[in-house]
Amino acid sequence: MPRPFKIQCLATIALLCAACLTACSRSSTADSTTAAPTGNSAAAGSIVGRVTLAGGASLPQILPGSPNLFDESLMVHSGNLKNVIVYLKDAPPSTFSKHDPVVLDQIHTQYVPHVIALQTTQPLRLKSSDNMLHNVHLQCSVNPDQNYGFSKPGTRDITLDKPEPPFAIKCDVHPWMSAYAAVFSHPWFAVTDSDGTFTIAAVPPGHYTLVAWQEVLPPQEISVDVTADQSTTANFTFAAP
Ligand SMILES: [Cu+2]
Repeated sequence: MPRPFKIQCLATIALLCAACLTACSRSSTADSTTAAPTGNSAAAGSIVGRVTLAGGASLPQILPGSPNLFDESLMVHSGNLKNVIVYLKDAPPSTFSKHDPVVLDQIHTQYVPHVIALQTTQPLRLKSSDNMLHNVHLQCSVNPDQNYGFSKPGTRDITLDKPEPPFAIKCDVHPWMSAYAAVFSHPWFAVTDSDGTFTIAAVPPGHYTLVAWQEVLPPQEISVDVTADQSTTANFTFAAP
């Protein structure tokens, strides 16, 4: 076989492999993420924004009794607030549902992430990465109050059938361990990243009240108008405690 032809063949095979890998990767991503919106979602819009803290905050303190772990109740990075749950109040009937598991891990005697939000249709995947005794005590007031022990690394999927405002999750073995979770009947919620940003996708057009919940600060509400196929910006600013 002449050398140029051989190189061409190899290049063609490489391209075919790359195309196959890309297709497989897309398929896997689609399987593991939120179900595709249906119904009138083609005309839906989105809400994007950032949550900030005015006035600055003191540096996080070491949690008493912990192995030098920082208090995560007010996580500020360059004025941006992490771990704020932003959601639609009085949401319309759901046009789609989320089904991907939401993971709450236990790593080095800390819940990771510190704040989670899920829809009633999503499994809550309790996990421990620690080779020690923990328990995950969900201090629910709407769903049943429940407690799951872990003596070694592992996972356990549970469901929370009823929507519930943010509630605390604690470990009775390690008193400094805490997390918060909220459960929604609808898919229009998000938790802010470390840069304070959030995105709520596939929202039916309409006028809404948007709520921002933070662990130690009073909640805030603002009005938003969502337009078909448009991204609406909604920013929140909390006052420093
Ligand atoms: Cu623990």
